[in-house]
Amino acid sequence: MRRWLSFVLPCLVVLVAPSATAQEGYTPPPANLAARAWFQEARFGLFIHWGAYAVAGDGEWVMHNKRITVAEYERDYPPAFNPAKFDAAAWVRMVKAAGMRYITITSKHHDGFAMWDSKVSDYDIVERTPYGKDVLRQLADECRKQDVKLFFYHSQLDWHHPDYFPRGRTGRFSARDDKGDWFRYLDYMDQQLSELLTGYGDIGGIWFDGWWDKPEADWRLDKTYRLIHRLQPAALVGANHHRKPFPGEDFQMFEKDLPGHNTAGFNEDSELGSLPFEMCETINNSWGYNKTDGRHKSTKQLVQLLVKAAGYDANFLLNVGPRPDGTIQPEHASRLAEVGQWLEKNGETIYGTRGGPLPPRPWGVTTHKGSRVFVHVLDWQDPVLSVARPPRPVKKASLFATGAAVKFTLEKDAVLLRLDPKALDPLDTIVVLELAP
Ligand code: H79
Repeated sequence: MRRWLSFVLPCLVVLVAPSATAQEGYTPPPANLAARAWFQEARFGLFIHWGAYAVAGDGEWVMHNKRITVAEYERDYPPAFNPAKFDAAAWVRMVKAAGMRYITITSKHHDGFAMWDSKVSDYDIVERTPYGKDVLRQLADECRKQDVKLFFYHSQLDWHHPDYFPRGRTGRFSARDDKGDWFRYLDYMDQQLSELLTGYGDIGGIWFDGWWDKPEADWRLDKTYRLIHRLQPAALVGANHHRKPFPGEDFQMFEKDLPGHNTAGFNEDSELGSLPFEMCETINNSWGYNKTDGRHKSTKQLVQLLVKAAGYDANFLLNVGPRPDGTIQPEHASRLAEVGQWLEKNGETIYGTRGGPLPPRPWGVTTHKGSRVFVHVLDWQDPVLSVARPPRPVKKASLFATGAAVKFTLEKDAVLLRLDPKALDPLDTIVVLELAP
């Protein structure tokens, strides 16, 4: 009997695996499919990690990492958070100039602090800070004016709420009482999501994070996903659980890695699904503002990440952590402007394209639109580059930058591109292949 149980129990655990409790049988309506298509064409967005934690300039995990209790955090963080220089119009202008088409901002991170005027909690920016204004409202209004879509990052994990119980793997230094009503917490989360989906106009989607804190819990995802899809059928649901998408999700995300890669260690279980992909990355190594993190990626690295993501058929969601005064650190703002200048010239090879048809290689990636294949040569020095043959005959090859013809030879299983080493662009040399229709 005991041996029988030890065999069956693990199977039962698999049976109640998370996907079984997500929104089974979900059929996305046309509005949602159209939103997915828009998303896939948009290719580039700004991720914003902003909350009371910005005050410390030590990242968004400061509460957990520095073992700060709820009482200390409440006392020291929100009361010191006064982003008087926050200018939503300027942020959205910066986003547009960077060539980004959407923003995903933290409505609530793991610290549980709401960046809008929540009605079901007073733990929010309006009621607990000297600033006292709803930043999500200002941003939503500006995004509508400037035609940028707004998504909300929402943490399912909560280090502050008493009903987030039993506790998960993190947030154990908060000194909360050892009791709480889990489903009451989920009700609270659904109420906050309802506020975000009913009070801020059309929302691009909800970007969940924190499920991994309690992978064994009943997250009641069916109810939450159903709620979102009922309130806004075109809002896209995505979740950073590092697994193959659960039913009810509309896109698949990859944290700090290209689809199918696992250099950051988050994505060992994330099998590739058929939904639109999005990869998120930081400019330095921090999500929330970190004043000592100076390891900023160069503009070249950022452009190449964007291009690689597109070559893997994924969007690129690039993060900034604004400072507590409401400004973006200049090292980040300048890089965004430079990526935007690159896109101004080369956006045609990124927006509205799909990854491939050739597989990504160490030298670079390909994107395509209609009968044109864009060969993005990111790392190559020699005069001849051999690439796999596209699915249809190549009629013509030219440099995207100048239109100058590129000599090529068709082999049985390869196309040899003759590249003038002097014409190579250190960021990205784009060769356009015209395919036969
Ligand atoms: O919002 C940003 C981060 O704050 C959040 N996701 C991005 C977008 C994030 N940070 N870390 N993680 C997500 C994954 C965390 C993994 C770990 Fe652990 C937490 C490693 C150790 C503690 C989870 C719990 C895995 C092992 C224990």
